[in-house]
Amino acid sequence: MVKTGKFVEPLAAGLVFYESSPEDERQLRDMIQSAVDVAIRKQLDGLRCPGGIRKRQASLQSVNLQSVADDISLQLVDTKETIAAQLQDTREAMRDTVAAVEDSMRQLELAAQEQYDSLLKSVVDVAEIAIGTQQAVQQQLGNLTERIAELGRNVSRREPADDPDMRLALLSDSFYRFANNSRQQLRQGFTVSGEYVIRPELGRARLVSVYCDMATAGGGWTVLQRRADLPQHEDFFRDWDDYQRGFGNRSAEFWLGNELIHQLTRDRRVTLRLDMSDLDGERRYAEYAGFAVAPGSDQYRLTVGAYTGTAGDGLSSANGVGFTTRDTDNDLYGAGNCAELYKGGWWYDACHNGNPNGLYLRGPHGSYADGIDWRFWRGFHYSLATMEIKIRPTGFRPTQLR
Ligand SMILES: [Ca+2]
Repeated sequence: MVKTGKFVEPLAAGLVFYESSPEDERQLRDMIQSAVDVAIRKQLDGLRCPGGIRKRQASLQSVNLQSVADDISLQLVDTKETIAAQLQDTREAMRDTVAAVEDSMRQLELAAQEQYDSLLKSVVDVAEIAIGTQQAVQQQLGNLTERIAELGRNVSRREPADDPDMRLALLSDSFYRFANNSRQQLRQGFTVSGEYVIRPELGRARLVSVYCDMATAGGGWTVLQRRADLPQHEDFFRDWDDYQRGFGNRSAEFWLGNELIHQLTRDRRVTLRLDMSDLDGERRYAEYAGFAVAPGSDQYRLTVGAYTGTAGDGLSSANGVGFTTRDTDNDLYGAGNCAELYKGGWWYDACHNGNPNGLYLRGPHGSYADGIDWRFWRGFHYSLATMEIKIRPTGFRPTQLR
């Protein structure tokens, strides 16, 4: 008994598909829509906070699964045109061979195999990219490979060898569920502060781990720096190379790194926010309507927009100056090195109205301006208990999370 199936068009823009059941059609349409949704959101968010993929401490595997699933969704969109073209070819072949049912069936089988091979290749390609960027993904690749093998076994077990419709239906069902699960996981992760995997550069595959603040003023912040009242403190009195690369622990005290901060502020307009508190627990903030850091070849020079907030403007005086560390003096102070004098690395002018990367002196101190001091709040003899510096896209709305 030879089964020919019939053509259904269009399911999505330009896509033609052999009908196997209304349920399969619906699932394929949903699968493509979810992949397109993900891709569109990526375009909008550029994979910044909160568009990144949440990194769960309890299970590194789930991070990798989300990362790979996410890439597969993108890959599905990328290959949609190819799939549509292949299906179109198959349809034309069918029309040309209406009289020769046997020939048509052979071509259908070939087309189905192409679908299978193409989708399989997508999974393998994406998995390989993920391995290149994050070694831990290798474990997940094992799972994926097993999943593919299982898929193959299901196909061979449940499908008569000469029924390509069944093979396609099984594949579409599997990928639909895969894409849908990853979307739900992404949604669930969006409202929780923590470490996330993001893509710092638009159009580049490289992934990095950052801390996302999803609580402050609607969330969506990528944290660039943190000082905290902890038993042990990170050393912030460091050289150019350390500030360039970044240092510390993302979940404790750290500097994200000037190169990465440059990349994060190069492609789009962002808002800068500094949240700080004193030892009494009083909190203040300073927000700047624009923020950008030039490349290292231009001293990671600071551009900062208009101030609003409750802490006072401790940064505008540094607008336009290069970054200074104890071994690289780009400040505006002719008689010395501000980083050396005030024990940090920062955009010093001559020298500062705020010193977020100064010494952790924890409250009142006799020395002058070398603590985590913020001049227009607690002055130059009081080192703050906490400091957090963060950015998010200008015009960010919390409703984008859902
Ligand atoms: Ca100087």
